[in-house]
Amino acid sequence: MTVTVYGAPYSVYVRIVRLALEEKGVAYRLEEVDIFADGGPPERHLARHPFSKIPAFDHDGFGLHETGAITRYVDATFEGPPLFPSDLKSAARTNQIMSIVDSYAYTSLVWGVYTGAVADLRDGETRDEAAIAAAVQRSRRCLGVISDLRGESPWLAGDNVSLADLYLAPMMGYFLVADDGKELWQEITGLHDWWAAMTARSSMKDTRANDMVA
Ligand SMILES: N[C@@H](CCC(=O)N[C@@H](CS)C(=O)NCC(=O)O)C(=O)O
Repeated sequence: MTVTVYGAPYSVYVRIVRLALEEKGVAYRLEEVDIFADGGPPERHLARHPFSKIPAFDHDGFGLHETGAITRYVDATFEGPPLFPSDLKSAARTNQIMSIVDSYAYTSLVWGVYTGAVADLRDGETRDEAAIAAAVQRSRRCLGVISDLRGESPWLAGDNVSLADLYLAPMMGYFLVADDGKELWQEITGLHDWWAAMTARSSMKDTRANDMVA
């Protein structure tokens, strides 16, 4: 049985797939594909991912792209702790948070705050204050909504780690690099114990890339 993840350790979506595999205890190989390389990724990557993104995934010749499809497949196919709650309401919450992260948090926390306030400056760009302020505002909404949805649960969508947690955590790893992110985080007190528990997990430690805070 061979499982291959195609992508780069810096990618939050690649990290989500790796977290799912690590939490399930599935051995896998990471084959590096740098999507931002000059000239784009190698041509053969387009056969695996026609939209030229990462991750792509292969299990014994069965290829997949799209992180939601990959992680749900991993959860359903392999033994190990379930990454979806068994009760329907918590499962619906898991899907809801995955969708919030995909649709709103990724662009706000990672591209808006981290890239705008940290990565772009390293590339010689100047801060676009209006764009960063707007991204912080969107991030406040995302994190506030997720905190409210979590309520009193130990994890984001219930009593156990689920794909909801594995989706948000990689975005936080970049968001909290930025001073703007750290400042907003002081307000989001309902997620602080969650983040401490998340960053203590070996799956997070084993998949951390250079620039991530955790
Ligand atoms: N819908 C894709 C999104 C994956 C994605 O956006 N990956 C980023 C890296 S974290 C990427 O490949 N970006 C390259 C680009 O946008 O050109 C999924 O769920 O896997």
